[in-house]
Amino acid sequence: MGEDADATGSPYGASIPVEKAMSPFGDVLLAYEMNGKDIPRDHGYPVRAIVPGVVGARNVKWVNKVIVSKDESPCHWQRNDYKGFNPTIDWDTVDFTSAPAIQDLPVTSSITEPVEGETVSVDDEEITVKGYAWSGGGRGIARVDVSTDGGKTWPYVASLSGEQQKLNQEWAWKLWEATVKVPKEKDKFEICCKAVDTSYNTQPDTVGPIWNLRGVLSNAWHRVNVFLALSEQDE
Ligand SMILES: Nc1nc2c(c(=O)[nH]1)N[C@H]1C(S)=C(S)[C@@H](COP(=O)(O)O)O[C@H]1N2
Ligand SMILES: [Mo]
Repeated sequence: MGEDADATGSPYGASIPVEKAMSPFGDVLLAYEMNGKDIPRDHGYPVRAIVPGVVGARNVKWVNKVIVSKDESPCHWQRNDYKGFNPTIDWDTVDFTSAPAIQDLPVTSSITEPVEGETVSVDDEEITVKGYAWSGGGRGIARVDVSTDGGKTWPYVASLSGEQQKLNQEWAWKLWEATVKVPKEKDKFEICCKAVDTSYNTQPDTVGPIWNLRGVLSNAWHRVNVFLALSEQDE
């Protein structure tokens, strides 16, 4: 439990399974320092829970109490938010007791370079595409695939970098990079990425089939539109 109040005026609280809390492989912390200094106020001074691999909402800040219980925290954000539902469920039909609280997050990835709407020159044969990928529950990133035709074909497998992490305790982002040929058939093209985690979970192509009223667990392929600019001589 935290020192602050939730959306209903009750103290902020969250639950994680006791197996995660106690596991020597779970790396759960009650942290009082960040990078060797007191945790900044906004990040939970003086004590916060760090629950790696698990949704941010369970990483309680300003902790004042830890309760071992058979029941989940009654906190709004544990019981009545941060849950996924069928895409047709709306605020009139939602039953929050029908779905489990989100803990481990699904695999996701993002393109950080180029950015949406960027222009590359037709004179460039190749460009470098960069991004990050991550999966919940300590699962690692096995692969990141990159497409330059909106996901019809996936001719590029990105190279992964970042710190070597322990098997099934991969809490940090993996950075990735791929050199791709600039497609010149049209005046623009769409770059997509999708990650595969070490359990071979991957991402859906679009958000439609996984849409939910809270917009959580939204891990569809990231798409970036890039424009081709004519070369100097052609202008
Ligand atoms: N006490 C308390 N802890 C909290 C929250 C909160 O509102 N109160 N928000 C949670 C959510 S939803 C997230 S995403 C993370 C954000 O942590 P950060 O501010 O360090 O990035 O804190 C979590 N812990
Ligand atoms: Mo959050």
